[in-house]
Amino acid sequence: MRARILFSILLVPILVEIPAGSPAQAQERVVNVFNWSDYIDPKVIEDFTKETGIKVTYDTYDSNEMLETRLLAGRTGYDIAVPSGPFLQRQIAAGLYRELDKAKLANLGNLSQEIMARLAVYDPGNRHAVDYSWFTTGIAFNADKVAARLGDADPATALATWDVVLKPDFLKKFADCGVYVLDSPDDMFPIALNYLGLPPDSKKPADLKRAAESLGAMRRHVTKFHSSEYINALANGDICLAVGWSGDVFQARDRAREAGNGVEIGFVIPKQGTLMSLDSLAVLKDAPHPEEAYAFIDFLLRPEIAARNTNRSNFANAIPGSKPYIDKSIADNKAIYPDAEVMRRLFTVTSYDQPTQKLVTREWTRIKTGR
Ligand code: N2P
Repeated sequence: MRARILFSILLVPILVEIPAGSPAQAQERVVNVFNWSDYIDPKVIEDFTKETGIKVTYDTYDSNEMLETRLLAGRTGYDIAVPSGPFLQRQIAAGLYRELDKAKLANLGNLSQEIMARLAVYDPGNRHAVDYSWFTTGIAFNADKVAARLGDADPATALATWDVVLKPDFLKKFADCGVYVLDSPDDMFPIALNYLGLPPDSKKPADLKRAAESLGAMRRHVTKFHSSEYINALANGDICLAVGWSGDVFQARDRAREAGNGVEIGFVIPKQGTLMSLDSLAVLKDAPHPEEAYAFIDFLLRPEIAARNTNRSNFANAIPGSKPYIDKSIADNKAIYPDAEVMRRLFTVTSYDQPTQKLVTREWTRIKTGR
């Protein structure tokens, strides 16, 4: 009797077939990442998997609204998301992110205290997120095409003003050769408010309506409102002007150079100043693979890895130790790593509450469609 019991105990694990989806099959380690498009060196993802055995599922978006809609729908299966500051702030309030277990992030000390202090405006005590990058919103241009429309003026000087976009007569000069504008009210409202001499972080309906009026005037001359297609449109020489994010514009410049198509692309931070944004890595509360998420984030916080992502994306990172590994042309580029004088002209904003967000969303639709 005894022997038979022992026999069956021993046999059970051998004879039982393992059904699909059982814990035994789930041994494969995975992390599901939801990040902005054109934001990482794809080789970094490969190397992470090589080193850790953890597979990465990597999905992308190009607006905070898209990210938020997905997250609020629930059960995304994502482990990591990368919201911009104001969205991080209200998504924390909505309970979407877990408090980071800092003991699992050995490389936390690599982060710039100054950048993390800026991020703390959205996440007091830096409890939920670590910075991934920081950047500005500015004006990108095709040097030859704008020069042909500006007469003798030097493009980088003539275009260093938000008049380009917000004075319809100015913008009109470029309408025939293509103008793209970020489909991002979160960028465009603060920029318009600041341009009008109002606080860029104003939540007052009257201020926001004035900003909307000013923004509405550009529609006739804008070819497309989109937040990622401008990279290729600039690189291919299809458009003249774009309101875009610094790193993306320099990616367009790199793509044009690689293609050897003679397209020269410039980027300016207008004299009135502009929005500075911070995007951060946060782990979702319902993350199915939190351990793997920490491993991935910690990998990104290594100086050499952060540098590789910056070298590819042209977005500044928050790891000062990455500087020696960053291409000199990027590290010295004041539009990517602004100096103190430019820094003084940059502003940041906080999140809108629900009713204000509704107003901004409605006005933005009107700006884009005229309805
Ligand atoms: C990357 C864009 C990231 C900046 N293509 C916008 N958060």
